[in-house]
Amino acid sequence: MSTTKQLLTSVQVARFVAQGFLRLDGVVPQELNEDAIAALSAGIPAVSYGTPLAKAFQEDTFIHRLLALPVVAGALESLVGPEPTVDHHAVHVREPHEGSAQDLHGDAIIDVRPDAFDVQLMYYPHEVTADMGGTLSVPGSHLRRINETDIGRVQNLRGQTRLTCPAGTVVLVHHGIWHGGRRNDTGRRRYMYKIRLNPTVPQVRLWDTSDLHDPAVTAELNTYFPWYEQATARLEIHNRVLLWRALTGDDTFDIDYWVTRVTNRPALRSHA
Ligand SMILES: O=C(O)CCC(=O)C(=O)O
Repeated sequence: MSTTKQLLTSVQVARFVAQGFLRLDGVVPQELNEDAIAALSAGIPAVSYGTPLAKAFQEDTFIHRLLALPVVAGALESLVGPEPTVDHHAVHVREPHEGSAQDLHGDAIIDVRPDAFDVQLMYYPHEVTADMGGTLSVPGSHLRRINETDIGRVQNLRGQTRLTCPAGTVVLVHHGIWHGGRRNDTGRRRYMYKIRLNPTVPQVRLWDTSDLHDPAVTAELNTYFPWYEQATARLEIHNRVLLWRALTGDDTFDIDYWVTRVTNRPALRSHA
């Protein structure tokens, strides 16, 4: 197996900026999945906020081995850079027949950073079927600021996805994504391991930028989702353009002139 980190492409990063998540289906070997289930059942040690990722986990732990997989390490480095710190990590269990779902929520309080974001890695060590309480998430919700559970009264949104996946799937999400664990109607525990990483470098061109000017990049950034309002949806495109400008360092990038229009402030001319 290659040990070279597999960096993301510009098209994949643009998709992350538009959708708020990136799926890596079945990328974790079965042996590691089995070790992970045993470790998650036993409980994981706490890690203090701000611990450098490189120092947080012993080499023989499933977490170290998971994050060192070239496909996972490359995707994380593309999004948060080379030396992130740990914000927190947790085991999320949906208990068998527990009878209720979690409210829709974002994991942060209002977070107004327009040019930086944290990444949350969600790892599913076993297959998640439709009745097993897969994580529900709302594509394209991450840049619409909400205050944690204030969105909880919303039950369903057109275009929401309820995760089903093969064993060994990793989903990387922007910290602002609206999500919630669903009801588990099976007799099996559903495990998910989540770790949130904070960048320690500016998140500028950290991925493989060889396809930066591919028209597919703009097409990804211009994706609309079924739950968007007709007019307010433009704000989502506007916010994505701001984030893409920050990520690429290109202050001229725009889509349909949405940002150009609202930043047009001619300076007063001096009349000699
Ligand atoms: O259990 C899940 O599927 C999601 C849980 C989660 O991400 C949370 O509680 O923030």
